[in-house]
Amino acid sequence: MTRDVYSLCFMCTIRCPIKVTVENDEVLWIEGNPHVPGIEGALCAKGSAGVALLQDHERLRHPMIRTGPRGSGQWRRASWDEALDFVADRLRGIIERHGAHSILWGERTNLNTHISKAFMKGIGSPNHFTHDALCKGSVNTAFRSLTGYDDTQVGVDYANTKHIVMYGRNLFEALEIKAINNLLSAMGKGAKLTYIDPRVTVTASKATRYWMIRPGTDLALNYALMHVILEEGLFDAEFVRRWVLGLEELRAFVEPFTPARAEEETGIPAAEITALARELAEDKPAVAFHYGYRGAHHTNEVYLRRSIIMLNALMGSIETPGGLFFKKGMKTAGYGELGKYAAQEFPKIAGPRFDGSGSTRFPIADPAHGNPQALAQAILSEQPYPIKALIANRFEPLQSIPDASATREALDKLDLLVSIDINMNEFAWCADVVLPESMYLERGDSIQAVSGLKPQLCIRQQAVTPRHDTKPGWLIVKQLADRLGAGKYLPFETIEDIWNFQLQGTGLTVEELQARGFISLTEKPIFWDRANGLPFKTPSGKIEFVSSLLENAGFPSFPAYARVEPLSEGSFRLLVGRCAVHTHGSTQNNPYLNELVSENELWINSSAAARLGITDGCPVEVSSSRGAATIRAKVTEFIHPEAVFMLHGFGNTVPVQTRACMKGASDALLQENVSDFAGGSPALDETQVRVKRLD
Ligand SMILES: Nc1nc2c(c(=O)[nH]1)N[C@H]1C(S)=C(S)[C@@H](COP(=O)(O)OP(=O)(O)OC[C@H]3O[C@@H](n4cnc5c(=O)[nH]c(N)nc54)[C@H](O)[C@@H]3O)O[C@H]1N2
Ligand SMILES: Nc1nc2c(c(=O)[nH]1)N[C@H]1C(S)=C(S)[C@@H](COP(=O)(O)OP(=O)(O)OC[C@H]3O[C@@H](n4cnc5c(=O)[nH]c(N)nc54)[C@H](O)[C@@H]3O)O[C@H]1N2
Ligand code: SF4
Ligand SMILES: [Mo]
Repeated sequence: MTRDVYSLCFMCTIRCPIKVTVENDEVLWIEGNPHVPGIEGALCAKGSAGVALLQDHERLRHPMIRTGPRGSGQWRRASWDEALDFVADRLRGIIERHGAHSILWGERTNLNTHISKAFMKGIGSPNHFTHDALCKGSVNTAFRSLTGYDDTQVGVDYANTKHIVMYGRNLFEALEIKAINNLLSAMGKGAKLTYIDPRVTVTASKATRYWMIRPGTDLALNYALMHVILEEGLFDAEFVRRWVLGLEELRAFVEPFTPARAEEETGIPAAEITALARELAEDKPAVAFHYGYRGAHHTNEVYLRRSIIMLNALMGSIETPGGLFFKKGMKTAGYGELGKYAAQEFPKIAGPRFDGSGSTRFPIADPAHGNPQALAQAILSEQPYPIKALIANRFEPLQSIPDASATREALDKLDLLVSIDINMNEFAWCADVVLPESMYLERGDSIQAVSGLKPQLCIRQQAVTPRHDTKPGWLIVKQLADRLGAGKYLPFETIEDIWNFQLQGTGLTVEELQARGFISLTEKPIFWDRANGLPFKTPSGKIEFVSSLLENAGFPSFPAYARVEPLSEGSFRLLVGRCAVHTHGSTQNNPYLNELVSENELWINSSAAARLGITDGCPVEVSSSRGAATIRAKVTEFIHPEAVFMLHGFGNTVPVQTRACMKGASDALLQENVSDFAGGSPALDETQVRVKRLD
């Protein structure tokens, strides 16, 4: 007999609701949860490949303790008790000798992050960090500097937009199913999409207007758009009068940024820039400038992201259908909040974070997430103190932090490296202990509160029993906490205990959630009432074009415009990104997905390739100040002549990942570790590289 289990996909971080059909403890079929609006059964290729991950014998299958030198591949199989005792004994020794702050926990934010944060608070370390700064830290800071809310509290109303502008937000490949479905339905009703990218992506191919911008010059484009909007009075005067602080300062600042000047910087004709400003004004306020995740990741990124959000404010397209909205949570919908283990009382932790997040190095970055790009430097310099151990949970520092050689050198100095993962990733391969997590179809996780215009709750439920000797992450953390005397902060034995704790005081039950995998908490979308007041959380209560967050920390609100570092003779700017069938560095070894895209290529413009004697498909060496790699060239007209591009996440060197090993090149090996210190993100597209033909 078959049964349907409603759950959440985890082939990428978007966590689409799914329906899993199971028979005799085997997964027969996975599809999008048909009950969830916007999903309606849809799944992407990665989501479908979940079955291949479940059956994959190359994923981690049991705990392991290293027996040979780091990275030698010499391991012994261990029981869970032995592996957990080993880790706990080492951690205890480190705490006694060096203090708990010398232990770091790095993880990709996930549904159980409130549990791992509680673990770190329970053992007395301030050093829990997430991937967030590597992904969208500068977007986070830009939003906080303007509205007092962070980026996770803001969304785009794709379904009702009349015109959306995206700056390297390659939505149709770096995908989110619900957003794509909603945008396609809006486009079916006539909505326009303007897409700006030095590279012709799938999103570009679907756009109404596409501009091949010179890399790193989007800020000049936006200042020119603002110039036209202000000069021609195209903005929403009432919204701006009521809600914006600093219009006159902006007006004075953008006055010299004419479209003609932007044309020189960006290569986009001045007349087209003016035309876009006018077109958007006609459709306002149902227009959206997408603030992006990544894209132009340069050292001035926070100012680019601010300029995008400011354009929305000028158009009045904030908290209105078709524009940006602030996400509403359970409380707004009339329910209590989900319980979080990290929100308990813990003994006070003295001393700074290891990464200078929210203080010395990154004064206004969000310390709730930290700044992982500081890892190598903090370890090697022993400042502000020596670090001794790193536990990486669903996090791959050697692929996701620029300058992998420096990270590798630094990690080797630590006394203890622990990987909690489902795959033998680069970090796990050089770790001391590997603790394998059950994959998402084999486990339940903490309940997810999905805030938005229509807040929901979603649940990941176990569909089948674990195929191997693995455990859910929440149980691994709990059993480590028990061994270190911090178990009292995690008083649960089963996933049901966690769910019941989370739902206490909400008025909702686990059974309601389990029935269809989600609960919608409102019928209608909730917008704040623009007439009666928008509750911005800045000191002025307004959208701060002149920002107290920036200026109090010594950063100007409107710094003089400077070009990104000019290219040195014969160099290209290295741009990186994603494709539709892989998730960062974690799916390259999946049997199905590997078959679809097995290695990355270096996109290079035809004219540049001809100059260098490079032909399509030939091997090239690409080199930067940090390293060199071999990769095949993809010669194309579809990229700006000053740029080259490669997919992120390839160049795996772990022999037991046989399908992915030695395929393509790793961007992290080539990238320089430079940051936008105001915003908090590493500037992933700043690095210059040289390219030469190899054969
Ligand atoms: N399939 C898939 N989907 C995903 C993910 C995944 O791994 N796989 N990951 C998810 C995550 S965590 C994230 S952060 C998002 C990322 O979502 P996006 O930021 O939309 O995705 P990227 O692929 O990083 O695309 C970056 C684009 O920016 C362009 N770019 C580079 N420099 C410039 C510039 O100077 N100006 C402009 N305008 N563009 C520039 C690049 O050419 C590239 O096409 O995707 C999410 N969705
Ligand atoms: N060089 C470079 N660096 C980047 C980027 C880039 O484009 N280039 N992109 C940045 C962005 S946008 C992001 S979001 C980050 C992503 O950085 P990461 O979060 O480090 O990357 P992922 O590959 O998504 O996942 C990391 C690990 O999670 C494991 N994993 C997957 N599912 C599970 C699970 O259920 N449980 C456990 N325990 N582990 C699991 C995978 O096997 C993988 O080893 O990288 C950032 N850093
Ligand atoms: S976008 Fe695809 S891989 Fe990501 S959660 Fe949704 S179905 Fe899964
Ligand atoms: Mo990301």
